[in-house]
Amino acid sequence: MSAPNKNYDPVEVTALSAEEVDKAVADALAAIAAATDLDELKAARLAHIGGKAPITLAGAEIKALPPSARADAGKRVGKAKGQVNKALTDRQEELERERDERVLVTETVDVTLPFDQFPPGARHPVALTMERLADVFTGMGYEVVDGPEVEAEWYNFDALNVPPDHPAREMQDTLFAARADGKPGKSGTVLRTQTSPLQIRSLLSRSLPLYVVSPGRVYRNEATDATHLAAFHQIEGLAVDEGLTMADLRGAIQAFVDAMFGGGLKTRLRPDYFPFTEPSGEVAMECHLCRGASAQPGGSPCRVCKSTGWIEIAGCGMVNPRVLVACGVDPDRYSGFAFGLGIERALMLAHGVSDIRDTVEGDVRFSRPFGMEI
Ligand code: FA5
Repeated sequence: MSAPNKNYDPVEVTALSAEEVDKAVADALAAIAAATDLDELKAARLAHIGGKAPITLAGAEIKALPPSARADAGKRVGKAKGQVNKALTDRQEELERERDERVLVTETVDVTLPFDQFPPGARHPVALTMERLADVFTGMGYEVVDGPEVEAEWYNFDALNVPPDHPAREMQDTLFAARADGKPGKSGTVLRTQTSPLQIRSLLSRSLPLYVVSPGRVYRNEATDATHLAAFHQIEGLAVDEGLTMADLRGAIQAFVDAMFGGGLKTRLRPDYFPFTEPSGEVAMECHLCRGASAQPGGSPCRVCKSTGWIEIAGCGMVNPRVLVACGVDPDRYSGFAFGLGIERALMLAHGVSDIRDTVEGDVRFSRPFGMEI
């Protein structure tokens, strides 16, 4: 039996020789340096440090060596692997940096270029306010009704207890439609000056009891300023039932104001005159801009409330029995209340808008903060 080969010299007979290992390292470093992108580097990694790479195969032979030779060979292979791994890591970082720089140049987006996509349209704040107001009343059991903007004088005035020679027709600076035959004289048709004709239309077309609101556009021949427009919006409210009193009117207005504006702004009801309500009142709310400060002695002038401290937002009153009679309703059995509220004025109060003209000038910078509700 032959004795163990104590003289066995691994460096002479295996891939673990210093020359072989140095050559494997040199080949690996050359391939790593030659890699021009991350894919080529991946291929170099596989070829020079993967499972079938010379250095890996050499490492696998260590355990076949006699114990005395293992430490030396192990050190050689470990050092070689360390060199190759370090070169791989450095080149990886270098190539990633180059790639990121390239991406920054080739994929740059010029955000100042004109674009052909536009944001979706948004509802106008006046439309949103009108819907919100109507929602508050539908929450109280009212029904929403609609009517024409080009209206018969009879609905806009006569049936509302405003006879032809009544100064109230002048009060609202009416815009009259021209006659269809082109001849001079009145056509009997107006651009409605108020939403109150809906009182008549509702009373004539619906059964009692009646609780309706009617939002819509109205027109007046008047000069515009910070609180007045020639075309604006109102919401009309009408309740006709047995036993309704002024207390119900006040309650409805209070409930509406609380729901719409939350707490904090005072309201005021003062006697007023409307031919179709008796008694009549004017609802005003504390000025959102100066909150009454301009009305105090020494207060600086307020262009919104003209230093009165209040903005009028609605007219109201108990339905005049003459209106009930004109619509065939028995005033001994039924009574009612009505109110007409300016939408733009409500919008101004709710959102602190100081000039009503902003609502019609069409500048999206005004509309945008109200959101994109569709
Ligand atoms: C009327 O139009 C009555 N029809 C209201 C009414 C209805 C009274 C039912 C009684 C019963 P007045 O002209 O005051 O009333 O207008 C009502 C509201 O519309 C005002 O309170 C105000 O908020 C708004 N308003 C009036 N004129 C303008 C205007 N030029 N620009 C913007 N809002 C206005």
